[in-house]
Amino acid sequence: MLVKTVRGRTTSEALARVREVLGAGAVVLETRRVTGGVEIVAATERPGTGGGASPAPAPAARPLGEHAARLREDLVAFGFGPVLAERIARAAEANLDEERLADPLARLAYARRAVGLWLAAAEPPTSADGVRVLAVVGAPGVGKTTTLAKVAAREAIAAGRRVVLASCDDQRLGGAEQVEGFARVLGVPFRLVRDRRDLDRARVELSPGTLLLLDTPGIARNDGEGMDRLAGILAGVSAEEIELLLAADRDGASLADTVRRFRRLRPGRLGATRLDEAVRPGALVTAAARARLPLLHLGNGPRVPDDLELADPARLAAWAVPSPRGTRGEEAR
Ligand SMILES: Nc1nc2c(ncn2[C@@H]2O[C@H](COP(=O)(O)OP(=O)(O)OP(=O)(O)O)[C@@H](O)[C@H]2O)c(=O)[nH]1
Ligand SMILES: [Mg+2]
Repeated sequence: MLVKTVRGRTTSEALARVREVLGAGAVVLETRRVTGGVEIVAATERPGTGGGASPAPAPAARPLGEHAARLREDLVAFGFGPVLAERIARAAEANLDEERLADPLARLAYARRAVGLWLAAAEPPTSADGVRVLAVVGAPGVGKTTTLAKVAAREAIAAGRRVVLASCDDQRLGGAEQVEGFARVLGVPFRLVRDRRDLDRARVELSPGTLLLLDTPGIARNDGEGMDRLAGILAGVSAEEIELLLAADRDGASLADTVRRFRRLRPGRLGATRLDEAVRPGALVTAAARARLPLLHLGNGPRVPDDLELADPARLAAWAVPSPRGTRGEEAR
């Protein structure tokens, strides 16, 4: 067995290096915070089997034992993609002793920790000296406007920050008016952004420290023209300022399709809505792990501003890998 210690600025960066160095079949033995990032101790039985950026299929391997196979089935039932479920089950088999692998609570606790390691949280956009933009993009009806209203309320009222609500949803009747209405209720300024120049102008005109929250129209699957227009408006916006929202109640194939389509806009952040409606939460976690984007906002209900939280990988993992009813989901020792 080959054991290596690898560092990265974030957990996902360190995990990516683990896969580069040890290949797709590597298992994580330990993760610790160190100055400047995260350190991961990982091992593999077969050095140099080749890596894969996303949870790619492991090379053909012996069948899983009974208990690990049960864990894989449980994860698939929670909505996890079969490839990720298989990887987690294999890691559990490699790392847990027989007694803990046979204990459903202990193996689920292991899976929860492994899932948490696949996810990374993004810094909220609050520390910039200049004007910071947060543009929220996504499919129609995913909850973009609601999420921005929640963020605006939290930042303006709770954090006392200068916030401007903006919209480039001006092609659809009532699109921008909805945001304008939220701005009025919250007592924050509103701006209409018709093109890239409007956005550049806003950066110059607004005072430093302002958070410009930009609502965008939902882009349907066949709306290439809408995607082109939005790509043009966001051309001068950095990836960290673009958050792609996914609806947690969609199936894995739809989420993967959304991530693929919206790559065009270069989102550097992922957010999710409708966690309260998700029946198979593993689908969202699988999409997030494959997208390899840090998570920012999570919406767990329609109420503005209450139903919003900043993503926390461990909490998200606990939500996606629930404990059986009547247990407390204690961690495996
Ligand atoms: N249950 C639940 N409903 C939500 C959540 N977020 C938003 N909604 C509801 O989803 C519906 C659509 O929300 P919008 O914010 O208008 O969605 P949008 O993405 O801006 O829609 P378009 O601009 O038409 O693309 C509304 O009824 C919201 O109240 C959530 O986290 N959970
Ligand atoms: Mg909207």
